[in-house]
Amino acid sequence: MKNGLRLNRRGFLKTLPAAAATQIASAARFPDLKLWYREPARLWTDALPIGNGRLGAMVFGGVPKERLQLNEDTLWSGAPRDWNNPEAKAHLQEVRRLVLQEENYVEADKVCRKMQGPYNESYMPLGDLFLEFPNAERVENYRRELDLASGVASVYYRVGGCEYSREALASAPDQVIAIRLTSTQNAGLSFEAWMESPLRALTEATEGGRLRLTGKAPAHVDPNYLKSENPIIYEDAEGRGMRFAALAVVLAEGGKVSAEGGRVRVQEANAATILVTAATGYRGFDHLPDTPLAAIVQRCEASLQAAARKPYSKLRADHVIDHAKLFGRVKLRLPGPDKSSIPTGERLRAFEKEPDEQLIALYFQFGRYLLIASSRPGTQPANLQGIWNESMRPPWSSNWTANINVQMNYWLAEVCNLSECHEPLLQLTADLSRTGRETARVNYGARGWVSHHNVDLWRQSAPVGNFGLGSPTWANWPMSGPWLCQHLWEHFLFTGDRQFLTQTAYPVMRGAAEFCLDWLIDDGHGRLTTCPSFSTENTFLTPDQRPAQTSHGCTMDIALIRELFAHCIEAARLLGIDAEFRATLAKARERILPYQVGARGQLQEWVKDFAEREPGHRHMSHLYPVYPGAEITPRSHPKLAQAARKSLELRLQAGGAYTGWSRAWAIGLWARLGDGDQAHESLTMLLKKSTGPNLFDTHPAGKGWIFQIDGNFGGTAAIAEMLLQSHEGVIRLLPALPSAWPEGEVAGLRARGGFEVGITWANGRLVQARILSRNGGPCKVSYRDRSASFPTRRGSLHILNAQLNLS
Ligand code: FUC
Repeated sequence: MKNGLRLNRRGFLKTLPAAAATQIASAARFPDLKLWYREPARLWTDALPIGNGRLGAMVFGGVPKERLQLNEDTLWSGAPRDWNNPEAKAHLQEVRRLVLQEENYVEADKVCRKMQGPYNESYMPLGDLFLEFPNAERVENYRRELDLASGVASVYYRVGGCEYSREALASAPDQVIAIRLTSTQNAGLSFEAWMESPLRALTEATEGGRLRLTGKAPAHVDPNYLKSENPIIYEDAEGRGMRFAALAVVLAEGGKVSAEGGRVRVQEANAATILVTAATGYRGFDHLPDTPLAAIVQRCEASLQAAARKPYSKLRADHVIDHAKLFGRVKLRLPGPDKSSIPTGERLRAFEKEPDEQLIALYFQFGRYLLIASSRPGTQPANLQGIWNESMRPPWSSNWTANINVQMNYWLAEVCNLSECHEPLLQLTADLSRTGRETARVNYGARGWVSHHNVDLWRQSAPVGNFGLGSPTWANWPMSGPWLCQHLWEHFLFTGDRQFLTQTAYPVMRGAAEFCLDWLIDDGHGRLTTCPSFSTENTFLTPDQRPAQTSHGCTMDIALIRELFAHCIEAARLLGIDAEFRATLAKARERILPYQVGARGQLQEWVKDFAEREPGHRHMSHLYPVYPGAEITPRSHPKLAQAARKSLELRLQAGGAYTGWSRAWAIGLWARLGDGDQAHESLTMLLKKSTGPNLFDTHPAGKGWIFQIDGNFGGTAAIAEMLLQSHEGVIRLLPALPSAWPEGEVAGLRARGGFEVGITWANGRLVQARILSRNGGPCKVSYRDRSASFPTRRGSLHILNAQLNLS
């Protein structure tokens, strides 16, 4: 017997409750996972997020006035439309001539602008549910919290002799947001409830405790960064714009419920449950969102009635089980005192001065919580703000920005054991392979599919910028397809799901590779290059010191295409298909421009060793092959890895990584370069400089900051990367353990090849690793200079000691 489980001679364990297997070491010692505060949220960015992937709410926890700001993830402006630009094809030849023959990059920038199309549409807020409580002047013992483990946000307080509690959850099984209010005094609960919306909408309250919000979204909303006279355009009843509805029912226990002036009034109840649901007229990215309002309301009505048939306790229990099934898979314990009795905002402020490694553990789990809350199978992927947005013109339209942000949102999905939550991004990629086929054909006369840097609900695949307003370095960047395809392949590597590879991943990857084959051109010296090419968002200085963006063969393009081709070749080989296509890809891959090391010893970002206009730029695209790519590692390409390290140092020395997502990327890069202390230093910076009081990742904006979720997800992924890596065909244990974490334990992380891994360490060294094989393949593990290989069976558990011997 080991740890209470029966093992056979080779350490195999036959029937194992999968998720629990790697957590057998010391489950009881993992700290409490709550964000908590002594005061209600003042700002939207202080509120606490709940979500079921589709419905989201930001819970303010106010007394006397509560606000739940609501979202539904398909509520967007606009409708499908033609964004392709048939003129682009002619300009393409001109850009290539200017770059490759004349080296006139400044002029090439100008021509690129002519290849753009319209801006993408915007993610919309849905509305607010307000609750107002009388006699709430002398509030005592106030506490507001979000319990990551149960997915429940709560408020407790006392007024006089009466204690009040309020909790809110977003249930995936029941597709409602449920709010439960109680008071300890008989008939102690009175409040009014109503809904409002910043969109054009009608709100009503009717008998039976009913609230109803109905409206129609704008036909178009300009991005917030565009100066615009008329940024929000509504059309009339017959015109474009999707209809939407939110319904709520207030179920009071005892007391009296009435409706008046758009509000439901509850008087002297003992307790109450409020159920809220919402739906829109969205019918898929390629259909007009023209579902009639009656049908939308009917859909809401059906979920509301079904949920109302369950007592709250059952609704809650079903939610907690569903949430915990995902959330409970991974545990992390880091050293240091347990400071969970200190409010989270105070802990974050104290973090400026003294270490709080357990706050890092909480931050790690918060990233996992946010993905569960914003991305479930069948929903939209997590956008720039997950699913939470209160603004009609949210930052960057709260879209899917695909030159790093949306990908970073999913860097944690597989390794942090939330593979199901990856599905919406994989689906978005498959959708883009359809819209992007037309863009490839119309804009570039190419086969396959292409997508650029902004994606919306309608799967906008063409360059944005309104035919000239966008900087080419972001608007014209045509490489999001290959980057998104990395996610398809990774999903396969982690899960081993061959059906997914055959039916979804490979056809989409193949289409992206076809585009790249057509996009690659001879550089005039027998090498293949890309043109126009951009190192995303960065600007270089031409030899005569002029800023320019358009060139050819940027390191990032090379990295992405080399990777995509390698993955396609491997996928086709595994599936035993496409021999000829494989050979074509292999031949082209050989001819692609090589990586180069620049004069400063850095991994060169552009095909020429240009100087950057902003040496501390937040994007570090040329480091893609280190992370999230895997082509350059200190073992596979020591010189290039050294050069990548130099690039990272140069960026950071020049003030780089000043956004949360960029900082998160730096952590991941340090982890891949095996430098735990540098990774930890950046992690500390992420919490100090780029984290709000509710642990939301921040992005500088003007003099203040805005919320952007990518840094949360990237931060969580990078922490996992410090503890476990598996991108080199071997499970590497504690590859970047910082000296600040001499002891600790992680359980339930996933490794490529279908393994679930738990690790315990002490005195800065491995104590034990627990590896559960899900697919039964051979396993290779390494720790520092030791390694071990052993066969596994599906469901077998292998316990290794510090010397990597199986026990
Ligand atoms: C890219 C980044 C910005 C921001 C935006 C959403 O344009 O360069 O920093 O993250 O996406």
